[in-house]
Formats: sequence, C-alpha cells, structure tokens
Amino acid sequence: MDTTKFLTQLKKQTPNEDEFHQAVTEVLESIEEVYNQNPKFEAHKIIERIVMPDRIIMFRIPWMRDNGDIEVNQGYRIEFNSAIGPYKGGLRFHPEVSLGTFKFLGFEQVFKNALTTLPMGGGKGGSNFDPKGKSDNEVMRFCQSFMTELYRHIGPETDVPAGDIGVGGREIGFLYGQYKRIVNRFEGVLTGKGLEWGGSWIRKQATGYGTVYITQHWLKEHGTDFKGKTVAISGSGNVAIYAAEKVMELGGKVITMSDSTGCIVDEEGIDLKVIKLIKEVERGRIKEYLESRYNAKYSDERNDVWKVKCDIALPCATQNELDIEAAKALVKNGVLVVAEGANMPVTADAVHYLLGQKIGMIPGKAANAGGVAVSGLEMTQNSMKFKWSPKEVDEKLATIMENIHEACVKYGKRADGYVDYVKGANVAGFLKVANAMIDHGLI
Ligand code: NDP
Ligand code: 2IT
Repeated sequence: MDTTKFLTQLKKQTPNEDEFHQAVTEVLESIEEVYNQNPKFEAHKIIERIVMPDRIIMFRIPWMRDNGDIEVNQGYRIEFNSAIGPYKGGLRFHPEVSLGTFKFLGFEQVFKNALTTLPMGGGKGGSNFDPKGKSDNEVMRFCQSFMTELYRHIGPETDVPAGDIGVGGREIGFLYGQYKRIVNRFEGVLTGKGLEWGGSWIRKQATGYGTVYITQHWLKEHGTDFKGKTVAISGSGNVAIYAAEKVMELGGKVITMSDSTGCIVDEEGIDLKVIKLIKEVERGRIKEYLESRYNAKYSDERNDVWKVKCDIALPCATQNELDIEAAKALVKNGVLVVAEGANMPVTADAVHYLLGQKIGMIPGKAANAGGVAVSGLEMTQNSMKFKWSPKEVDEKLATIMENIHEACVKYGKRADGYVDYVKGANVAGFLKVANAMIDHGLI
C-alpha cells in the first residue's frame, strides 16, 4: 500500500474533512506493516472499502422556539460499517460539527467497537443544534423533530444510537419517547436510557470509569498505581466527571477540570460534588466552582489544564484539544501517561511527540471504549429482557478494559519493550473488521 498516494487521493475525493483525514491517517500509519504482510487485504481492496461509509444520511430538522420562531438544523447519521454487528455509536449535538466531524467519529467507532469484543458495527450522528441556552421544551421539540426523520433508518438490529457531546439522559429520553410513539414498540433502539425504562446500570459512568481502568493497567505494567498520583482532566461533562470519580476512588488527586469557556485548578483536589451540582443539575459554567471553593483558581484559557504539574493526563472534552505545546509542557512536568477519554483529543503531532518520548499514550478507541462497551451490554440486557446488577456490569466493564489493554500490548509491543498503544489498538481493531469484511464477500 502506498499510504501517501492513498491519502492524497482521499483528500481530493473528500475535501474539507480534515478531522476525518486525521483519523484515517493515524489508522493507515499503524496498520501499514500488517497490511503489507497480508496480500489478501490489498486483493480485497479493504482500505478503499473501509474508509468509505456504508451510507450517509443527512436530513432537515425544523423545530419551534418557545417564542414561536422557527429554527432549522442539519441532521446526520453516518452508518459506517456493519461487518461485525449493527451500526452503533453516539449522537452529538454541538454547533461546530460538520460532515467531516461525524465521519471521523464514525470511522473511529468502527475500530473501537471491534476492540470491545462485542458484536457492534460503527456509526455516528447528530446535529449542529446547540442545546446550551435552550429550554427543556425547546430541546424536547428539537429531539422529536430529529427522531421523526431518524426513526426510519434505525432499529435494535440495524443501528443503535446513544449519547455523546450535548446528548445525555435528558436528550435520550426525548428521542426514545418519540421513537416509541412512532413505531409503537418498546425496544432497545437507543442506549444510555433511564434506569427505569431499559437503561443499564453503570452506563452513565462507563466511559470515565473505563478510561481509568485501562490507565490502571498501564500503571500496573509500570509497577505503580493511582495512589497519590496527581491527575489533570479536561472537560466537565459525562466522561470527565466519572473519570474524576474513579481516579479519586483509587486514591488519585484530580487538580484541574475545564469546559469550553475556561478551566479551574484546585491544588487541594477537585470537589466533585460541586462540579456535579454545577454541571449535572444547574447546567452552569465551570467558573461557578470558585463560588464554593475560594482557594481554587480560574483561567479563561481552557487549555491551561495541560500546564499544571501532573503524573497523568486524561483529556475528556473534545477533539484536538491537546496540541504539541501542551504535550511538551506535560512532558516537561513529568507526565507518565496520557489516556484519551475523549475522541481524538490529542493532535497528530502531539501523539507522535508523546510516542517519541516513550510516554504512555492510550488512544481514544481503546481508552474510551468502556462507554460503548456498556452500551453493548445494555443491548444484551434489552434483548434478554433482564437487568444485571451494578456490580455485574462494572465487573464486565473491567474485564473488557483489561482485554482491550491486552490487545494493545499484543499488537503494539516494540522490540525495545515500549508499547505503542496507538498501533496496538488500530491493528487489533482493523484485523477483526477486515477479516469479517473478507468473510462476507464483495459487498
Ligand atoms: P458532554 O457534553 O457531557 O461534555 C463535554 C465536555 O467537553 C464539556 O465540559 C464541554 O464544555 C467540553 N467541550 C465540548 N466541546 C468543546 C469544545 N469544542 N471546546 C472545548 N470544550 C468542549 O460530552 P461527553 O463527556 O459525553 O463527551 C466528551 C468526549 O468524550 C467527546 O469527545 C466524546 O466524543 C467522547 N466520548 C463520549 C462517550 C460517552 O459515553 N459519552 C463515549 C466515548 C467517548 P461546554 O459544556 O462548555 O461545552
Ligand atoms: O464515542 C463513543 O463511543 C460514544 N459516544 C458512545 C457510543 C455508544 O453507542 O454508547
């Protein structure tokens, strides 16, 4: 495979999709060796096929503001690859998304879902709708309009969406209600559902917990653990909050968190009760933390989270939030490991730099796979019409994260003993999906 030539061609065919190109480049660089060792991949044109979604659905979402004004947003669902199971992946509501954003997220999801060992293909979707500043009723009307189009494309055995940025329990509730109303069936078409109506225990916590579980394995391999470690976390949403919770449970100290407007540093250790109140209940801004914790500091530069001295960095906000400058600052301050709670939060040059410095670098498709893994377990429970206990789900999540860690080590270990988790995750995910595609013939 001539990677450079292939990428040049891809960029020509899919202009203005930088994030997608970034995600594809990383995978191609990682798998080049294994691809060239197995001529069957080239013979079956696996690369050409795997970078092209099965289908892209784009639709109009008209909805009405409380004051009667009409708004129109763009909706997307990328059904990327179903070689190993129904399309599965979250919905993102954020004003800055584009087709390229959803293609990058859908592409990543294909390999991530393969790593979980559960039968899930990859998909992603959402809208440029911004839930911030909207009333509950406006969010409900938007979700109902979104689902009125999306319902015809999804189903428990076809495509199972979930949450992502801007889509949490409230949105999943409104989306589910509208789906059920249209199809007149109570079925597991979405994950992240409420605990009283088909949701799984631990789904809310799963991504953050999983990120910490896999980091725990990295630390163990290096003869240490979370006890007494200082941790920098970006974001203060679903992933960040539950990553922080698990770090604290394991004896680590989280000293910084952020949102899109700024970051806080609390050297005494973040008080998570305050963060949960501001973010989960009041839907407020991170700056409000200072009203309860007078010794904390605030900066309106959100990426200042990477300037603190820490042992472990968990970027849990959004893509490309940790750049080369931030990576250099972290290394200078003695960071041991960076684990991506978010999808692709570390820029490509920063990833290369961290790998070059032999810092632990656990990529999102491994580190944040716990969320979709428990979504897979939610699907299983829905099919069985049964519910496991929180302990059972948490144990299964821990085992899945341990297996993902093992897969990364298996395929990422270099001759000098350093484990390139980026390569390991990409190769392990790719082999599973590529082999399934070959088994299915030319489709
Ligand atoms: P939330 O919406 O709950 O939280 C997102 C957090 O990131 C908020 O603090 C938000 O700040 C911040 N953020 C969002 N967009 C930006 C931006 N453009 N610049 C700076 N900060 C931003 O989302 P999640 O916690 O669910 O998702 C966080 C990341 O984790 C995403 O990359 C997502 O794809 C990934 N992920 C999520 C999973 C899940 O189960 N939820 C599973 C696997 C990965 P503000 O409130 O100011 O916007
Ligand atoms: O990026 C992700 O893995 C998610 N947003 C979760 C997807 C899911 O289907 O639970």
